[in-house]
Amino acid sequence: MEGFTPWPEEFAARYLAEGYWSDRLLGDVLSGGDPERTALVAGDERLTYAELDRRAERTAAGFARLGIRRGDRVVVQLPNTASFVVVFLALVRIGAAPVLALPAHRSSEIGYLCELSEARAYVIPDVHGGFDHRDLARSLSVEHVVVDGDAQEFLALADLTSDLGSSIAPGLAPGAEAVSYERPDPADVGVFLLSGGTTGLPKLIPRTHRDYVYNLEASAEVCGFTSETVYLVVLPVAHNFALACPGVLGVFAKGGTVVLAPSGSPDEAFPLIERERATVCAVVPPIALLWLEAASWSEEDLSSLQLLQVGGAKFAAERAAQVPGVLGCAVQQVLGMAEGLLNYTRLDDPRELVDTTQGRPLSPADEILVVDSDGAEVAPGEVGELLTRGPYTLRGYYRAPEHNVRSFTPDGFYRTGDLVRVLPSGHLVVEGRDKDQINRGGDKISAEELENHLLAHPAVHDAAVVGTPDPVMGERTCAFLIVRDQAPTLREIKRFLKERGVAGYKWPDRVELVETFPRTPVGKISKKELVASLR
Ligand code: OOB
Repeated sequence: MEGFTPWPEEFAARYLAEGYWSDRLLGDVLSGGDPERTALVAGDERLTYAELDRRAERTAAGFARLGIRRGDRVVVQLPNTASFVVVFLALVRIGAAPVLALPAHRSSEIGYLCELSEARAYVIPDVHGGFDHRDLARSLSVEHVVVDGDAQEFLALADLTSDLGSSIAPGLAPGAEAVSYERPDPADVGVFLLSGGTTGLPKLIPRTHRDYVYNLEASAEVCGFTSETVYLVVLPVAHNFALACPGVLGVFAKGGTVVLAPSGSPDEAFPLIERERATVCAVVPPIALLWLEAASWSEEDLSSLQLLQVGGAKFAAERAAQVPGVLGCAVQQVLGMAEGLLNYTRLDDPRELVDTTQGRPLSPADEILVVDSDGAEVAPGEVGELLTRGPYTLRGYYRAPEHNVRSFTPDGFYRTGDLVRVLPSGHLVVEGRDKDQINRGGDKISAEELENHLLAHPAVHDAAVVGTPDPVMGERTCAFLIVRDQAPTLREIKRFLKERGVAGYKWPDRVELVETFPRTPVGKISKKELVASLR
């Protein structure tokens, strides 16, 4: 695929020879499950492996009949519904790569993703969280808009397969539909994930079938998933953590059960844990904190929970230590990234390591370097920037040659921008960040992207966006503005960003007006000083 950077030949050969890569495809991830067992619970729907497989296959055929085929891209923006899972599996089966947008994204993000990926289709809910996605779709120029629900002038997801459905004789084996399609190659790009981003525009991360299959299978192994696993999804299922670390796909690979929750709110998640006897859940730190609070007054029985995975942002050691006592389950820290590298504390690690570290690399083939600002390796145990390379870490962002020069070393290591130190055990401790990004409770915000939006406001002369420490979210977003005349209020800034179609999680929590920005010796805005000025 043009715009995709493959692994160099010698690395690919090694990953294959050493068994990290296989020929298994993302679309075949259901094949190990017992057909009669429950694969997916979402709202009122309960689907067995056989039923989910049949729905995925019909939908695959429906997309194929639309003319979507191997190598195409399709922007998928669906919330935590069965349709997400069905559409994802359908697209990867026909080799069309889903571009996984988050439900919170709006026209600014979606328009850009559609353009960059030259998407052939855009798949949406009708209305979600009070937002009408069909209105957004009307502002785009994509060939096919597929709507889960009331489609209006667009194509309904249900209709994509309906006339096919009626032509299938009852009892016909699943997959026996007349529509045929080309299967992807394991080396093809299977899915595009979104980068948290540090640049003006979001970047796309191509994940091949074989690297992502390894990602989810190895993760399922390390996390001890089995056919008895009941995995509750509370994060957006389109996020790498909930999708494949081990996530929904890791559960399927082991034949377990996935339960989709609309959010991580204890009101919604706790009753589902009780009703479905959920055994494992992945959360970001703010949700973990909420659960630690809520467990004391909640009435629900959470005793089925065995493991709480916490990642996406730093989880304080004192809080991690509380999890077993308060929630009655083990905790696992996860330092992951959509770009690839995953670090997990292991289920049999001593408590001390589980509480105080962000885990160690998933794969024996993960290569880790910790370097200083000159790119030289630091002494063992010292803090430096984490660089990595391995069998499921990208070698380049999609169609972004100029960023790739900066984001990768000449020998292919990805510069994570995370400041870490490595313990003798190989466990990593995150000590900070050297990238122009705000990590707002696991949601990543590119400072430059937000600054560019703010600069478009007529009253804003200059803008600098920083993260400020927050006990619950880890960080919140503060926009320092130099204004021309009439200073806009925080509310006006939010309204302005909403009208520009910027996702709500990127709106600043706070606006500070200043006359000038402090500068570093080389003349760059000193964000450190800006943050310090708030104390
Ligand atoms: C996950 O993925 P992304 O792509 O949203 O964000 C990656 C970045 C990392 O580079 C790091 O800066 C931060 O998020 N991060 C953490 C962390 N986990 C991620 N920082 C401190 N402590 C942690 N435990 O966030 C992600 C992907 C897969 C699994 C889990 C998280």
